Amino acid sequence: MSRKSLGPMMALLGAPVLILLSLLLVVWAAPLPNDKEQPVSKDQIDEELAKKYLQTYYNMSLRSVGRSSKNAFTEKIKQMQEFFGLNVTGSLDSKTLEIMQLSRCGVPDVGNYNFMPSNKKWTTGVVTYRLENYTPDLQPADVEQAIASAFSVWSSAIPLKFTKINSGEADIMISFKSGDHQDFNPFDGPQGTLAHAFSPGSGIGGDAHFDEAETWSTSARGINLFLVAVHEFGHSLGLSHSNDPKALMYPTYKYVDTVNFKLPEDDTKGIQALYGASTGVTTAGTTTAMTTTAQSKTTTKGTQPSQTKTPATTSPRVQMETTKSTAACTPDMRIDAAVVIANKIHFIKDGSVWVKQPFKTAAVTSVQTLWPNMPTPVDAAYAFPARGLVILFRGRQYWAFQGRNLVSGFPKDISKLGFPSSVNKIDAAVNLEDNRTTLFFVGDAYYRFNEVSQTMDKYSPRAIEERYPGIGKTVDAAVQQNGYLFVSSGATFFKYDNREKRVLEKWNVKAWIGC
Ligand code: 0DY
Ligand code: CA
Ligand code: ZN
Ligand code: ZN
Repeated sequence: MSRKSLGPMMALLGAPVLILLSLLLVVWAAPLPNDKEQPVSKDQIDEELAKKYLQTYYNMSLRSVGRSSKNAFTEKIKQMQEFFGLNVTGSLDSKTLEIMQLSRCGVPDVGNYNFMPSNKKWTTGVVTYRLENYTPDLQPADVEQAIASAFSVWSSAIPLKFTKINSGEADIMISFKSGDHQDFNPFDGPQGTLAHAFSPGSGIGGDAHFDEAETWSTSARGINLFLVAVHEFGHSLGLSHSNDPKALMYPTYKYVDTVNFKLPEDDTKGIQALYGASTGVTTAGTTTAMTTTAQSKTTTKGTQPSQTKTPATTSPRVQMETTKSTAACTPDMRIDAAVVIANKIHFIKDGSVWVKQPFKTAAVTSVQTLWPNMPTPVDAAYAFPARGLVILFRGRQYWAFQGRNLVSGFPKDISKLGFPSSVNKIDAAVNLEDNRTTLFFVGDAYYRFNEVSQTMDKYSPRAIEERYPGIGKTVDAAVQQNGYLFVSSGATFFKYDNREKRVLEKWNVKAWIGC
């Protein structure tokens, strides 16, 4: 590992002792004339290491190294943290530095493709796609050409055919969107995230979104739509990011010649590991069927988990333990409780806790790992992020945990909160974002608790239907995030606009969790 920044200090070591001694004498006798000779701090060494790493692996330009580009540096750190599944803080915390050090000392740059964590692939042989809208940056015909060419890159490597449809729901729905576009992964304006895509599956599965804030092009200027589309469709087909800087599935965009474009070896290996190699009859460019038939899809999307497992040679993904809990994530699954901790939604069911992660399968841990000795199943949960407190309910009792520690005096009886003796179980709890009010759902009613006065609102209980029409008769779990209320009722979850008092979106609980 390079220690270049230690240079000036190290040079002294080889010098004759006499010089060293006289230098020490001078240093001791007189104060330092200036701070030039002061030892390099650990922070400086870390920063130096991070910059080298980001330049090598994350395409960080040398310009970003200057003081003025603190933002660019932070952005690159975030990208790297996102890739490795770390907390996306933008700062050089110990975990981040650990991975940077690991990688610099010997991650090989071959055979580094990864599969999407859901391990899904298309199984129908023909996959449909549809362009929902176009970017004003390009002629519609150029957009269609870029997309069709991107598909043909993949279809010439594997026995899969792509067909364009112009109405109805296609397997891969393609669109240009800006900012928050209702899939929990808002775009970020020019640069940064250019696009994203979902792994194979029904509904949003396979879909690809391109950030309209980018300047899309068919050349080396701006962002080349064809190149980004090839990358995104790699995700749509089941590939995740690769550690191979030459791969197209490498996390960062780099312009390469699109005229004589050839799918890099690592990507070819990756996609063929998933679908097998194409059978020779099809040649590049001929497999993309540009059929314009209005063939609307009626069947469910043809996906199945791929048999192949994520290769063991991949990047050191830092994830929560995934072995302890065996709770099943089924299409009709319902949950016991949900709570936001450190900005991440935690879904609780029986002894398991799923932690939602954007573009990754939810990490699984257990209730016991997070909250030792908490009995399960948990009925309801809510949190006070500022105080690091999580409150869990079961039957007529409730527990307060500060981190993993039970707060003294708990568990307590829910009569302390003002619940009548007729209530024997809380279905769901949510602390509204200002932290002053907590909603409790009990059967078809809800209670409002004032956290400041520690009293139950005198109008409680009221019918859920009256104040929250459309979210179902009863509620299993509730959280608030980004100003929206999210509640689950049975196998359905709702995104609810509290101010407008209406349901904005309705999804399957399984899709919400991402498990
Ligand atoms: N989408 O697939 C991505 O990888 C996102 C990031 C993800 C966490 C949602 C993304 O847009 N990353 C940028 C990107 O260009 C990163 C960047 O360099 N600004 N990814 C797509 C891409 C396109 C072409 C990568 C390569 C080539 N290698
Ligand atoms: Ca962007
Ligand atoms: Zn999106
Ligand atoms: Zn990507």
